[in-house]
Amino acid sequence: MLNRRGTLKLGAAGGVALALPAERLVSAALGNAPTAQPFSVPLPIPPVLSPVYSDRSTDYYELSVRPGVAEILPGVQTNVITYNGSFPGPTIKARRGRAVKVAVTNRLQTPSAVHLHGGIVPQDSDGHPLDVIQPGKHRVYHYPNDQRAATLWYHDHAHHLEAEQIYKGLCGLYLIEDRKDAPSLPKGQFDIPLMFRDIALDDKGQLLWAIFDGQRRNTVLVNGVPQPVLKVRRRKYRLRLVNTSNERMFSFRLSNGGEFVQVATDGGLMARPVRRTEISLWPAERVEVVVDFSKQRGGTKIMLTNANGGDVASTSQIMQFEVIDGIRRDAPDNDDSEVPPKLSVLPAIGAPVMMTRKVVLSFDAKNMVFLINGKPYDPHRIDYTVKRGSTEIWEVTNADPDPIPHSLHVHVVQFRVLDRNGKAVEPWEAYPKDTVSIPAGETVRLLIRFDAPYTGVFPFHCHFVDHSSVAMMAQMRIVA
Ligand SMILES: [Cu+2]
Repeated sequence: MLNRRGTLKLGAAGGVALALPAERLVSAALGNAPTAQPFSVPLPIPPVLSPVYSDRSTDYYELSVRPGVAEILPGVQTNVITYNGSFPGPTIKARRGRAVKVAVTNRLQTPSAVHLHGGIVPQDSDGHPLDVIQPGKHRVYHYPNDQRAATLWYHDHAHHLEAEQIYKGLCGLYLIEDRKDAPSLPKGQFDIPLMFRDIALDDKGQLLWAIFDGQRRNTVLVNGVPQPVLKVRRRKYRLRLVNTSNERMFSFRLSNGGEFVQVATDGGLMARPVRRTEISLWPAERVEVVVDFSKQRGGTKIMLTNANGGDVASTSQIMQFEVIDGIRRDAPDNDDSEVPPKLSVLPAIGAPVMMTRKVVLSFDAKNMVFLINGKPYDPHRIDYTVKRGSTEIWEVTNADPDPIPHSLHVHVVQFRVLDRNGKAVEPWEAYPKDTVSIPAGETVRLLIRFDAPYTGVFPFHCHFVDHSSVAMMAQMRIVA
């Protein structure tokens, strides 16, 4: 279907072939190929990984980091890098209080490190940028899962390589579940992960990679394919929205003006549900919502749109929900799920604040490098020494002019966002969070309790990974 001169030949009735310019390839392939109409490819669900072994306390998994191919566009084999051949990687389902050990083998030509984003894990399992798996080697990561149930994700974190390696496919979901947590929420086949990421494709349907290339990444994938459709019953669904993009910020809406009932944020359930009609989701953030399709008629099509996506369909019309008839025609499905008015009891704030720090994020345009507190990342330098068990306030400022956005992700904690430019934040971004958005010129204050039982060196960084892999990272040593 694709020829060497960078044009796409489309077989048309009567044997006429049309040649289109290369830059129109993606929209052409989506708009013209009979199997590639927008909202015709069913939403893929990443496979759930089975443990290779389980004992009384622990489930053991195996992952291999290796090159693979993905069918991002129908009929086109795109070279990617994968965990276990899957794009995105397989989902690991863990249970609170039950440990997971993952043996990872690196079959790439480059080093790789696995970071469990949002995980409370020992230092030697955190995937520090220098603590990598060399090509041909393997190591075992230990995840205690001694933390609240939450939608976490794992991804590459190798020094200077994470932006490219995440972009090309090295990410997957890691769900910690707790049967005691709001058991009435929709579950099983009605609990759906939606992993978003943007990519740029060349005229052969292959990934284009360049750092700071956000403008060109104009194909938005959901679970690995552009503009999929999810057929939904007339009932409630729990949707887990995960932004795995390097740099793209989404602002999601439902095309019928419908509501998202948000139940969870980065670190798990919130105290109470919050009704929203627009959800902003920056790189690495997670939001869990319940959407109720029970009042819709069979055949109704509702689009998940991105208000930040401009006029381009591939970045503004993200996916479609198509409502199918209930078991009884014209009647909603039986649905005993519900969103309880109280979701969770959040832990108390804890000890008095022992330290206040200022964290300044800025771009050095002359040297094309991103800085924290005026310095590029040095993996051998300790930026902060933090006492285990202590509580600190971090005042984080994006010192750059519009429109350079940054965020801050702190390893091994879930923090509270106290305020933004001096104003208290909305409940959905108050707690529990591990990544906070910081638009140009803004300042957020974080209350961080270092309550993990682990000591050692842990990074904190901007989670625009094109920034972090060009030095917008620093690290703290947690001491006993
Ligand atoms: Cu940044």
